[in-house]
Amino acid sequence: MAKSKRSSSKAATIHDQKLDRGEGGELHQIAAGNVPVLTTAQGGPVSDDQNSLKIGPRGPALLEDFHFREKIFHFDHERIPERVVHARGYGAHGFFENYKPLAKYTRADLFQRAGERTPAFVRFSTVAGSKGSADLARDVRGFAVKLYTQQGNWDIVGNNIPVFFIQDAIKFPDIIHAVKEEPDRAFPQAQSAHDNFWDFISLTPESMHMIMWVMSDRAIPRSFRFMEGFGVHTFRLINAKNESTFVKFHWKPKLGLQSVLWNEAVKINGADPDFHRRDLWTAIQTGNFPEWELQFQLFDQAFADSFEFDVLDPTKIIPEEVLPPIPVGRLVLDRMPDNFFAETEQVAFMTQNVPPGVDFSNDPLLQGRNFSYLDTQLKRLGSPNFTHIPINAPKCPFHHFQQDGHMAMRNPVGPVNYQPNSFGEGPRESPEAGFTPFADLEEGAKRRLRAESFADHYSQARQFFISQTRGEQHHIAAALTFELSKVQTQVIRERMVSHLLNIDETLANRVAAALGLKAMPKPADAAMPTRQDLEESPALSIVEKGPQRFEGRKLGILVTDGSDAAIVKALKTALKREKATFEIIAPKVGGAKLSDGSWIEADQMVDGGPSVLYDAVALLPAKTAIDDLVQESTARDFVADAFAHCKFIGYVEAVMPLFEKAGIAETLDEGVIALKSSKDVAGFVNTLGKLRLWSREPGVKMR
Ligand code: HDE
Repeated sequence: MAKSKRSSSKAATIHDQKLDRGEGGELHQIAAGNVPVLTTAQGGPVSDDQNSLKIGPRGPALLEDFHFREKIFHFDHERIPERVVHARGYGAHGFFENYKPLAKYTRADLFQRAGERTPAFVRFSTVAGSKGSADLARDVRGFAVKLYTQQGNWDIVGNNIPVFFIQDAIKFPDIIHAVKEEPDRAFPQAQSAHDNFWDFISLTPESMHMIMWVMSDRAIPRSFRFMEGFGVHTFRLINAKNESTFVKFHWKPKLGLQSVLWNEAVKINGADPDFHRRDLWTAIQTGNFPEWELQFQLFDQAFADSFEFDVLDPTKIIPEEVLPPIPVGRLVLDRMPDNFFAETEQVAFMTQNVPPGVDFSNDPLLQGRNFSYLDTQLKRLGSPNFTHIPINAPKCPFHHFQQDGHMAMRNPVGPVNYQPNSFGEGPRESPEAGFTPFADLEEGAKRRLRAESFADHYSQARQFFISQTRGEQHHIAAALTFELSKVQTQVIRERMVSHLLNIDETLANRVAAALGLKAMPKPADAAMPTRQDLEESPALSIVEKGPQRFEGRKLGILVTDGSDAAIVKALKTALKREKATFEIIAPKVGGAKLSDGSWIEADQMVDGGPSVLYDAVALLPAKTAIDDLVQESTARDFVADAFAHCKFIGYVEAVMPLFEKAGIAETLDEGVIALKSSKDVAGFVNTLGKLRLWSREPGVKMR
C-alpha cells in the first residue's frame, strides 16, 4: 500500500511569490542550495534565523531585533477562536453534478442543466469536542456543504443525523453548555457521558428522538465516507412561477453506511485520534474519491397537512418508506485543501446562504440558525470582510458597494460607492434575477409559545428503536448504560429510565438492570402518549442498509519473515479488484522477507497497527515466527480484538497458537476463514463484503 509521501516542493511557496513577481530586485539573491533568501513579512532579507540578537554570546537579548520580534509576534497570533461548536473538523474540495433539469421545482441555476458541475467544499466535524479532540467521540457529525453556484454560495449546513435535540433555537446555548465540559473543572472533553448533559436531556423530553440516534452506532461512524448527511429542516424549493415545494435534503454515501463498535471507537481514539481525517486524506490522495448522492424528499402543503407530525418540527423525520427520496445529483470530493488553516479552518458556513429558487421554512430552529451563523463568522474571522478570504468568496461574478473594514482585500475602484447614482455606475438590483422570498401569508398573535403540533416526543423515538436490528438495539442499550454509568447523580439516571419507559419497555428494563437501579421509576409524564402504530422503517438501520461489498474498506495483513508470498500476492490482487485497500503489519516496520525471498515493506509494526484500524484482518505469520508473536501482548490483542469486534479473519494454520493465547481457539466460527493456499483468497475477499459477522456478537459479550 503506497504511503502518502510528504511533498517538499511546496515548502518554498510563500517566498517564491515574492521572487516570482520580480519585486525582490537584485537584493533578493538566491541563497546557498539554490533556494530563495528567507525574508521578514516586510520583505527584508534575513541573515540569521537560528539565533536572536544578543550582547555577547550569553545575552542579554536586544529589543531592536525586529526579525525576532516579528516572528514571535506572528506566532503569538496564529490562532483564531475555534468554532464554539463543531470545532473539530476536516474538509475537502469537490463538485456537485446535477443529474437532470429540475425547473419544475426550482429556479436555482445549478439544477437547470443535466451534467452541470458546481464546485463544492465540504467540512465534516464533531460537535462537542475542541479542535484537538479525537475523531471517534460519540457525537453527531457535522456535514456542511458549500456549493459555489453561479447565483452565489449555497451552504447546506447539515448533520449525519436527520433530527436535532431541541425544537427552538433559544435552547441551543443550553444544550451546548450542557454537553461541553463542565465549567468548573473543564472536563470531560468531547464526551456526552457526564452529569450536565444527561441532566439537561432528562429534563428535555423533546430530545428523546435525537437521543436514540446519538446512542446508536450513527454517532460512531467508521469513516466520513460511510455516513449519510441530512439538511434536517424542511426547506422550500421555488420555481420560476413562484410555486413552492417543500424539500428535505439527504446525502447518501455511495459506499454505503458503516459504523464501528463502541469498544473499537475507544481504542481507535488511542491508536489513531485522527482516524477519520487520515481516512479522508488517504482516500482522496490515492484517487479513491468519496461520493454521495443528493436526494430530495419533495412534498406539498397537502402532504404536510396530512403527515402525522409537523414538518416544521426538527425533532421529526419523514420516513423514507412514507416519502421516498428522489436522486438529483452527486457530490464528489476529489481534492484536499492546500492549507488546512486557510481553507478548512477559515471556511464560514451560513444557513442563510441560499440561491434564488431555494427558501426557508418556518422551522424555529432554522430561523434561529439563520441569525446565528453570521455572528459567529465575525467573531471567529474578525472582520466583516470574511467573504474576501478565498475559501469563502463566491466563484461567480459579484458586485456591491460594501467597502473598507479590517483586512479589506477587494477594494472598489472609481469615484462612486453608492446607488442610485447619476453616473450610471455600479450594479443595480434586479427583481427578476434576485432572491425573492416565498410570499407566504403569516399571521398570529405575538407570543412565546411552542406549537401543540410539536408535542409528541416519544413516538418517533420508538419508531427509530424498533427499526434497528437486534444487534443495533443492543448497542443503543449498551451506550445508554455506559453514558448513564458516568453520571454521578442517581436521580438523573432514574429520570432517563423513566423516559425510556415511554420509548420501549424492554430497552428501559435492560438499561435499568444494567445500571443496577434498585427500583423501576414510573414512566415520565408525556404531553402525548407514545404511538404504537408507527411501522418499522428499515431505512433507519445501518446494518439493514449494509453495502454488501468491501469497496473502500481496508484489510490489515499481518506478515512475518517467511509468510506465504503467494497468499499475499493473491490478497493484493483480489483487494484491488474490489477497490479495497490494505496495510501490511509486521513485527518490524522495515518489513519482512516472504517465502519466495521477496521483501515486503510494512506500513505499521504490530505495536502501531492494532486491528481496530482495519475492517478485517488476514493473519499470515510463518510457523517460524509464531512463538515470538505469541509473546507479544499487542499481537494477542490484535487477534482478540478483531474477533471481539466481529471482524472477518483470514488465517494460516501457523497462527493457531496465537488464537489459543488470545483465548479464541475454542470459539472459532465461520467468520474465521482458513487460507490454506492462494486459492482460498477469492472466497475470503468475497465474504469481506458482509463487513462484520454480527451473529458472533452475542457470544463475545463485548457490551
Ligand atoms: Fe449549527 N452552528 N447551530 N447546527 N452547525 C455552527 O457556526 C447553531 C444546528 C452545524 O463545518 C456555528 O461557523 C445554532 C443544527 C454544522 O464550519 C454556529 C443552532 C445543525 C456546523 C452554529 C444550530 C447544525 C455548525 C459554530 C440551533 C444540523 C459546522 C461555528 C438553532 C442541521 C459548520 C459556525 C462548519 C456550526 C449555530 C443547530 C449544523 C454557532 C444557533 C440543527 C455542520 O453559528
